[in-house]
Amino acid sequence: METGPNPNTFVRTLNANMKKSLRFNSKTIHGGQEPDKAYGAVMPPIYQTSTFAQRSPGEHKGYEYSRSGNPTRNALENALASIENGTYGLAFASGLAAMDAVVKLLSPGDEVISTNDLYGGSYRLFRRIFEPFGIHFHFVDMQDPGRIEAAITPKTKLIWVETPTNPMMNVIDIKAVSAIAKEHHILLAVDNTFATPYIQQPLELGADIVMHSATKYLGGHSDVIAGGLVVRNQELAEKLAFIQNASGAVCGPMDSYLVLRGIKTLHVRMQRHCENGEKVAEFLKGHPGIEQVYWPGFKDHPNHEVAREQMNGYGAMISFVPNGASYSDAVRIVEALKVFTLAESLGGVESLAGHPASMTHASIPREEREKSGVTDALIRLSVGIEYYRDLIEDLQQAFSVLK
Ligand code: P1T
Repeated sequence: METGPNPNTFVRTLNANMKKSLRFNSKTIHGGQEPDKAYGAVMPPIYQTSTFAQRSPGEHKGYEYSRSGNPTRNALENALASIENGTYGLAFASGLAAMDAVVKLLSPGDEVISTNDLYGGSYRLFRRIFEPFGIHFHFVDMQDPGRIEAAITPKTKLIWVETPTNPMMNVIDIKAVSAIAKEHHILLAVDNTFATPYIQQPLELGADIVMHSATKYLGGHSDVIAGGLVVRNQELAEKLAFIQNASGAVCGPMDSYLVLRGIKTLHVRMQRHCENGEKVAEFLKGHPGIEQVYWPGFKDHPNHEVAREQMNGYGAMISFVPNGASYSDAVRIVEALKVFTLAESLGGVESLAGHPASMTHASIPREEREKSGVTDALIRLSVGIEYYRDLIEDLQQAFSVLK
């Protein structure tokens, strides 16, 4: 039997808010969770099933088909809603699948204003998938929210903010953008992948939708691809749940379990990520061979004041440019790293290094990416939770390849 949005999903999600009063570090563990109904399992079983028995057509125990709803996925959706201080969570097969669902709220002719510096795959989704369907995207430097106002037309239906941005670590003032969005009745979505709700809670700052690549810090162990959305408004939740079911890019039960397990230690990992991030950023800033370091924790970062106001820590994502380095110099450095792994992705317990121009941002045309600062020599680090001295020594030895 084909299913539409299941109203039970929302009843279950609302139950998650019984634990609303808990503080963040407790919500990561308990938020929206209750012992499994069958045997009281403390962690939700991995309900690896496509379908659920019905006694009579439409008469079932709350689930009928795993694309429309699955108890393990639902436990994750409740956890997502809880940690983002939202009401409704939706889990997807990837971060891009979650974004795809948001853009499908729109119609041909609608316009979107997006951060100009963002994950290359997000840019590709907007430009290569949705633009041919008649949705128009304007990429704007949102460090000055006034530029957003200038790009609004009567057709603008969505503002898409990524903050901090990937990979330039610009910080966008969510409250200021939210005021503009509200004045013009435009939906505001924030990609909270880099910060996580440990550091920043966009719904509290006025966003309508929070999006995650749960592949990153929420999962935390580089072992799963998943995405999430969280909203407060029921009508919006129902529209997104309809798209989630109708388009079908749902998070599978095993993947839901892995993300849920990751979320339980989010606060502990993030605390260490932030400490290590600061140590590595300071090391890079003090290194004579490094020309530029991008990290919002520096007092001279152009958006430091906004970061200090809206973030509860500065994270562990850092980009930098070695002195006078070329494309091949940057490649030689990332090849020489031994503790940092050269790999796409971020947010796992292990430190990763990347070369955006050839990896994560290769899908953005060169002149576009260079406009936002993603030059050939830029290197991006996702600082993990190893002992920080090992990370600094690894960078030190890798820089010596340029001598
Ligand atoms: O990879 P996926 O789970 O589909 O998430 C896409 C995505 C969305 N938003 C941001 C800010 C992201 O960083 C990503 C994925 N980013 C990488 C794979 C990367 O290495 O930057």
